Amino acid sequence: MKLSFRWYGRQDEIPLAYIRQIPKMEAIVTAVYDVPVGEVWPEESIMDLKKQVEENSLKFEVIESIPVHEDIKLGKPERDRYIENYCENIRRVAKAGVKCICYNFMPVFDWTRTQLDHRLPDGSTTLVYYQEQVDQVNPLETKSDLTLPGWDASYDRDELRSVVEEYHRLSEEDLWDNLEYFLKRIIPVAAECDVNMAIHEDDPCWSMFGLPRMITDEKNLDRFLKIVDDKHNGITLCTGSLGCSGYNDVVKMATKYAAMGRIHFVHMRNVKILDNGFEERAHPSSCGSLDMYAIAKALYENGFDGYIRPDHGRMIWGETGRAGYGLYDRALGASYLNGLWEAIEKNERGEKKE
Ligand code: DNO
Repeated sequence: MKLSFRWYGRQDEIPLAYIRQIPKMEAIVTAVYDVPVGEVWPEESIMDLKKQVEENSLKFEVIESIPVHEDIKLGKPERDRYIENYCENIRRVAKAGVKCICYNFMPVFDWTRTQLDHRLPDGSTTLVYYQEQVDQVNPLETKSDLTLPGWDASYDRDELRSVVEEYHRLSEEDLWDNLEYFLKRIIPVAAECDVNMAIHEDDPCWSMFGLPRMITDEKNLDRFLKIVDDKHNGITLCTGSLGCSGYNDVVKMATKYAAMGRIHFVHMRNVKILDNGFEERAHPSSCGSLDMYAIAKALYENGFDGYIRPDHGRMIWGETGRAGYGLYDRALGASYLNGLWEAIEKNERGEKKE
């Protein structure tokens, strides 16, 4: 595994100099954040990120995300221009040394939670998803002032309403067709540049606000990988996104897709599944519903050698900042991953000797 850490560029309050002090930290996961979705990233911005990362002895090899314009997902006539821009972005970051690009194909809303600072019994705060709170939200209602994290803040309420309405006219099969159209054009470019595309699962992995969602379970991941059967068309295995629903067997998925060589990036996060949703928890297995050891072991045993990052952390030790993306708990997560990995590796080597 290549240990990595998400960093939001110059606007991130966490200095790269701190991130490099996390033991075994290798690579930074970042993006150009000041260009509107769908447009081409200036080469100077890409090179500026690379320079900052490398000056701190870290590698600039993973982008999360190059966002996909809604016109592509909706299959609108303008999509060809946006796909061409997307291909150009792949070429540009590849030229700067990037090896892996994470993205998602979720209609309108990226990841969704209902509260960002839910207090756990130990006094830390975390992100949670409670269904009854989601049920009270109608993103189409002008009166509703609720916005959820991860939502594209560039839409005003009316624009949001009109995009959501366009999706309501689209079936899940239409969305699959639009994904296929996109993949068939971008994967050959990624292959040419030898960059691994790694789609992120829908988070949470079920339909929201009546909108179609596709990248949610094993059946659909199988279907996704077959659309373009090339290793450059791969996935980000996000344990928390898949694992917040009891019907996904994350260990089985880690085993299967790592063995196929199609997992290029892993987001390691533990969640506690509840009757009415889930809570994000600290990384160790006993803190949530996922067996993090079994997932890491499945990855190791099946030859995973891609990038891995501790996903969201709680806010601990009085830290404030971007929900899910503080330094302290993610650093603890990274250390936990290092420990798991060392134990698995040594155990495995020992077993081989016998
Ligand atoms: C949440 C993240 C997602 C992810 C995108 C990838 O914290 O995991 O926002 O970056 O879905 O495109």
